[in-house]
Amino acid sequence: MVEDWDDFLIPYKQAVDELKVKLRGIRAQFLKIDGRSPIEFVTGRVKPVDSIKEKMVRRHISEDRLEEDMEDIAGLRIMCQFVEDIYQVVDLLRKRTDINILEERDYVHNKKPSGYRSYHIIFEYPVQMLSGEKVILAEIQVRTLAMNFWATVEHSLNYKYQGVFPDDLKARLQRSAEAAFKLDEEMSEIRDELQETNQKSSDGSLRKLPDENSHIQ
Ligand code: 0O2
Ligand code: 0O2
Repeated sequence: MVEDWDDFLIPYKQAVDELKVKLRGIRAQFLKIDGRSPIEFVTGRVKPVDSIKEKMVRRHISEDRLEEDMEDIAGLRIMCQFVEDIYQVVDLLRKRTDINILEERDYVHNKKPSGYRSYHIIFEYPVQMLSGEKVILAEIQVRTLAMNFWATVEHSLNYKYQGVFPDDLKARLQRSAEAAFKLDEEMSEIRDELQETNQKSSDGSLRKLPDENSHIQ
């Protein structure tokens, strides 16, 4: 039984704070070395007690199984510019020795029925407490800015209307998720073509970018 929620959540809060610093540190290093980072920004939160209780009911989790069965009490989100960045970030996370990955869920290529896309990583993370080391479960969601935009708006609509959408609105939300994914694909293509153009340009085979306004006198 959880006697005091504030006490129970202390290691989770510490984990979120530490991981935000570490993940933002990756971004800073990339920017210094490459001038560009696969991580655009990082957010993190400890699940509010009301949401924990709601999820316990929804997922039939008892209070004494909370530590083992609720994976996202400590939650981090990494936002990326491009879909390819998601996989680069996931590779980086796999190599880290401070987290022990238990499960990966690729909802980027296997979208959820709602249309939701993200890459979820569930892992163990050791927190140094006064009483010694405590290993907690935590979750990182890695997604593009477009996926984040959709999930944020859909989440707040769901919250407001308690998920009871008429079928036609559900379908429109699914279509809007697809539109967001198309936007991601388009952005990746534009970036690839720009890189190709720059490559040709530096090879000397193309000296000047085509100017679409060149016909204007
Ligand atoms: P910057 O670059 O100066 O903005 P904290 O731990 O206090 O830094 P906190 O309270 O955890 O932040 O807030 P949260 O909501 O978890 O994360 C906030 C960080 O994410 C801030 O960056 C925000 O600027 C950034 N952020 C949130 N939403 C967006 C967004 O839509 N676009 C961009 N680019 N950034 C966003 P920092 O670290 O404070 O630094
Ligand atoms: P929060 O903190 O309010 O976001 P379940 O929790 O039962 O839905 P499961 O199997 O525990 O599912 O985990 P899953 O589906 O891998 O990840 C759950 C989390 O992913 C959710 O957390 C959301 O953050 C996010 N998510 C999953 N599906 C959707 C969706 O359709 N729309 C949006 N906006 N987010 C989604 P919580 O518990 O809802 O908490």
